[in-house]
Amino acid sequence: MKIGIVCYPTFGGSGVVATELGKALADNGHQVHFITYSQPARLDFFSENLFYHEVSVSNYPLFDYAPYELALSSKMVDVVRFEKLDILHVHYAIPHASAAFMAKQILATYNIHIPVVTTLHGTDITLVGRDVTFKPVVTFSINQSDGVTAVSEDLKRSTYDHFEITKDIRVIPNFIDLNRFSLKPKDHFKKAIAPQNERIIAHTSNFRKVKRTQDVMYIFQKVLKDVPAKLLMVGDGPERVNCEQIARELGICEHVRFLGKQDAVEEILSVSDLFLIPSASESFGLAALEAMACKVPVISSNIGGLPELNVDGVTGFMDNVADVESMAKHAVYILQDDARLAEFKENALKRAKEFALDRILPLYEDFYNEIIALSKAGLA
Ligand code: GMT
Repeated sequence: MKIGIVCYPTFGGSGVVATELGKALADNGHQVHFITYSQPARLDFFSENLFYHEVSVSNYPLFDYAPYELALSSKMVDVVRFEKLDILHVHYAIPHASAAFMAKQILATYNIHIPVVTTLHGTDITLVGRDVTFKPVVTFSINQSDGVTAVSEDLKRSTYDHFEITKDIRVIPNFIDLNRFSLKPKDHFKKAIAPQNERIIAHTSNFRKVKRTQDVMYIFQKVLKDVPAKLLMVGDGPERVNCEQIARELGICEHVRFLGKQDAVEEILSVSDLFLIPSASESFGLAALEAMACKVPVISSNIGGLPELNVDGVTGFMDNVADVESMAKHAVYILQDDARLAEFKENALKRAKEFALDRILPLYEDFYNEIIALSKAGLA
C-alpha cells in the first residue's frame, strides 16, 4: 500500500504513535509518506520505503496567524496526486481531519477518490476538541472521515458522549516496539543515580497541566519518608518550573533530577523501579506502556484509558485523580519488598507484551484494507 501519514512531528504521544506506525508499515513493505511541518522526532534514519514531505507556510505580513491548515491541505493534494497514494491516515483531529476533508474535496475534482482514516488520540477529544471554538469542525471532520479509530474504549465512549458522531469508531490501542523498549543493562547509570542502591522512580511527560506533574513531587516526598529513593523527571514543558519550585519548597532537590527531553527514554526506564503517571486525563497512556515494557510497574490515576492498560494490584495500582496519599502508599507497598517488586516487574512486562507492535500493526493494515475496499465500492 502507499500510505500518507499526517501528524504532529513533536514529542507528543500522537506524533510518536504516528511515526512508529509509519516506520513499522515501511518495514512491512508499504510505502509511507509523512506529511508534517518538520521532520518527526523519531524519524531520524534512512529507509527506502519512507518519505518525508515538509509543509511550509509562507510568512506574508498580512497573516497574524499563518494559514497552516490550507498549506497542509495543498501538500496532501500534491502528495496524493503525484505519489499516487492509496490512503491518507491523519493523527489527531485538529486540524488534520478537517485539512484532509478539504484535500479530499479538491482531489475529487481531479477524479481522485482518496479514503481518509482519522485516529483520535486524546486531547483532540477530551480537552481541545470539546471547546466550542473547535467542536463543530471536529464533529464534521470526524463524520466525514472514511474510517475513524480511537486509542481506547474510553476515548471511543467519550467521543460518542460529547460529539454527535454518526461513524463507527474502531478501537486500536497504542502499541510498543519491544525491540527498543526492553530492559537494557545500564548498571553504571543506575549506580550513578542511586549510589546507595536507592529505588529509582521515573516520570516522563510533556509537563502540561493535564499530567499533574506537581502530584509526582508530592507522591515522591511521601514515599521518601519510608523508602530511600531517587526521582527522575524526564521531558519538558510549562509545568516544569512549577515542579522545580515545589521540589525546593519540599526540600527534596538532592533526590530529584530533571533530565529534560531525552531520546533514549528506554535507558532511563531500564534503571527505574516504578513509574508515576497521575494524569487528570489520559486516553491511553503510552508513557506507562513504555515503562511496563521495560519491566517497570505503574502507579497511575484511574481515569480515561489507563484501566485498559494498568491492572490494579497486578502491574501496579490505580487511584483517584489527585489522591497523592493513596498513590504514595501504593508506591511504598511495591517498593518496600524485593520479592513483591520483582513480581510486579514481571507482571508489567507480561501485560506490555499484549500491546506488542506485531499484534497491533495488523489491526491497522486490516482497517486500511477494509476502508480502501469500501471506498472503491462507494460505501465508505
Ligand atoms: O498527552 C500527550 O503527551 C500528548 C497526546 C497527544 O495527543 O499527542 O497524547 C495522547 O495520545 C497518546 C497516543 O495515542 C496517548 O497515549 C495519551 O494518553 C494521550 N494523552 C492524553 O490523553 C492526555
